[in-house]
Amino acid sequence: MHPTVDTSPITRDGKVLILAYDHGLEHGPVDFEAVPESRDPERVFEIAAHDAVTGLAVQKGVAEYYYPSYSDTVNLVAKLNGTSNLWMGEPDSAVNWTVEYAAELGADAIGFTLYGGSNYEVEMAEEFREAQEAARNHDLPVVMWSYPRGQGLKNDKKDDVIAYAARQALELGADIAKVKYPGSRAGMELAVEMAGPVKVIMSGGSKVSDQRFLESVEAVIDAGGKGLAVGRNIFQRENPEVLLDALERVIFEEEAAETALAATQ
Ligand code: FBP
Repeated sequence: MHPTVDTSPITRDGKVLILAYDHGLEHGPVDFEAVPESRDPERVFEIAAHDAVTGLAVQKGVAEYYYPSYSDTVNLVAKLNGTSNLWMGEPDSAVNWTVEYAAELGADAIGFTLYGGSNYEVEMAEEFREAQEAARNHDLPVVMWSYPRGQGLKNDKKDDVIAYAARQALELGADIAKVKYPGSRAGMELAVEMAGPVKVIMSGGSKVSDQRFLESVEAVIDAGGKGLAVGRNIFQRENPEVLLDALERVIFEEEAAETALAATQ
């Protein structure tokens, strides 16, 4: 790890559970249809106060409006770049706020997407450089949403692609690499190995059953991953706190998915 960067503002016992809530920008209101209460950022800030959650990732506007009322109960991951689903070009992401401004708002960490393999990878890596170095100056841990995608990539969840994504995070100076789940423990082990000291966490993905979700998180932890960043699998549930109770057991107590699920039913 970078000798001067302490990830503890958004970790618990070295583990991570970031609640991601930038979907209103990335996917649009469609993601809130299943559970209409999830449209209201206040509801999600309340969910983020659960003991299992080590940080809440939001875009600038949501942080400006809501974070001041929740700064005692929620750790803020300032998701610096993001693009709407209305954009139809090669994968790219606008930088919507600076590290300086995020620090002013009280951010505990920054989040940044890199689309390796996109025709815009070079520009995105240069923007990441600027954000990463500014984050170092503010002692803010850096979480990279490392998502290879673009014209040349047919399957962005193959083991070697995910391993490359994790390695890119190390090479470019992230502290935490958020990668898509490659579908197996072995795939995750490769990613963890490639990332060296960078903490590798799983990206939640679209909603699946409690059991399936917990089993993938268990595989990530068994593979040496440090947790996850999850959005839809939490806020698209009627009772997200129940799954968070189970996730707390799997991530922080390293319980098996089955046991954790049984204990929380
Ligand atoms: P999910 O757990 O809902 O997949 O959220 C994680 C996340 O990275 C969000 O931060 C982001 O809005 C979304 O996934 C982007 O997903 P994609 O670009 O793959 O559609």
